[in-house]
Amino acid sequence: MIYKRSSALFKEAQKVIPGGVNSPVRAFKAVGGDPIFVKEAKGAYLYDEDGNRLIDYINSWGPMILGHAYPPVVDAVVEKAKKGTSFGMPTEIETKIAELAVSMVPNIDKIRFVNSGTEACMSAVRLARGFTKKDKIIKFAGCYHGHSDSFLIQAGSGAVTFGSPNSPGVTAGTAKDTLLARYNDLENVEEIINSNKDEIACIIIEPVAGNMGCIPPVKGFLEGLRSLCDAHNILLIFDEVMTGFRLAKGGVQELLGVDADIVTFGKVIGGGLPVGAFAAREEIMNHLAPLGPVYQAGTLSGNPLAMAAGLAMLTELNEKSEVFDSLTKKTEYLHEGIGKVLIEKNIIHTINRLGSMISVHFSEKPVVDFESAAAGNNDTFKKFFHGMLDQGIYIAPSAFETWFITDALSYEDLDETINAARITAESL
Ligand code: HOZ
Repeated sequence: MIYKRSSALFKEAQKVIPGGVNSPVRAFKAVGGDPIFVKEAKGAYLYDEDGNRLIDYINSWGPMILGHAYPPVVDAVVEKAKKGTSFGMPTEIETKIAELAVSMVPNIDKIRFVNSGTEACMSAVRLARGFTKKDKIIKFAGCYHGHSDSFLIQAGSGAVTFGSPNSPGVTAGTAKDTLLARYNDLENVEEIINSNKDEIACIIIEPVAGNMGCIPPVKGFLEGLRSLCDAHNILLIFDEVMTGFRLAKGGVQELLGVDADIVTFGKVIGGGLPVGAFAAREEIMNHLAPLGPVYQAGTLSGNPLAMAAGLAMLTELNEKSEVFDSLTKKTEYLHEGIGKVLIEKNIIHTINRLGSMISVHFSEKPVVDFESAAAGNNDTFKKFFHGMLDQGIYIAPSAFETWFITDALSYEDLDETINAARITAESL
């Protein structure tokens, strides 16, 4: 495929935007080559500035679970836009989407909307600190909770893709309050809690990790975290920015039956517009201003266009809950198909999957935490990425990102993808 115009646009962009992109992973630095500039998208396909059609396995990093330009979402946004795009005052639609979200997700009474997953996680931790009156937090190596200071300690996603999981600019003072644990290692978490007695406000975790590839929790891990939190008066925060409204209506809390104290959302909840949210039971949420002392605010929070997109998306998912099964089946089909062709060609690999999140690791050993994710062969990943791209298949341009499956994919699209993997595997 030819990407001439994309490359020219990238050159122009680099003159006025750092690295030519507004979010680092998009720059393709981890895989080499120039990023693709998108012109438009519909259903399962991206159409780029050179006129190529690509089957999309990123789907805006999650939100487009029902496909690009999904008509009910587009219509809702267009209708809302005609009536004004921002007021900085309450609107009825905010209550409507809040009621719907609270009815879909177990164990939450109230929800507050913000503009991104970063904001949601940052605010959730502040709320946990304000509620427990403790300062320290535990996060897991390779988990990514957005780019606010407390989280850029051994962060996954773009941070680790660029080899800077601990970002300059985060002060030692901030870093000292973030304690780092190993994903899927309960003993390690217990040790950290015991050496920081009565100082830990919360444990924040991606209950199915998606920022070091897809890494599901091992059996008993989340349940163990729940017990430790209960025993030590620590709040458990599930960062469901990726998993919320994707793995099940009620996210991981519903799918795996483990309750969190605070849950954060992003991606699907905004239907492709910039929305984040955090939610909890009433006694915790009432600590937020204006009811309580923990401050959090935003001019564009609850923006009417964003709320219209989110409400249309959640309404669809609520009414068509068979979509979650359909997504799982399609992802299983892809898993089996790609797995089979890599085995046929003797390519060492591991495929991780849960529901509609999946990642291919060129690694011999099971990928269960950051260390094992980082042990994968990045050269093989790069070749795989470009081999797929050459055949019109767009997967995440980093081995540390999960793929997000959309229900707009047909089985013909999946077969085309598996066939592209077969051809690619020949030259790995
Ligand atoms: N941090 C996002 C993936 N985990 C990437 C966001 C983007 O580049 O759009």
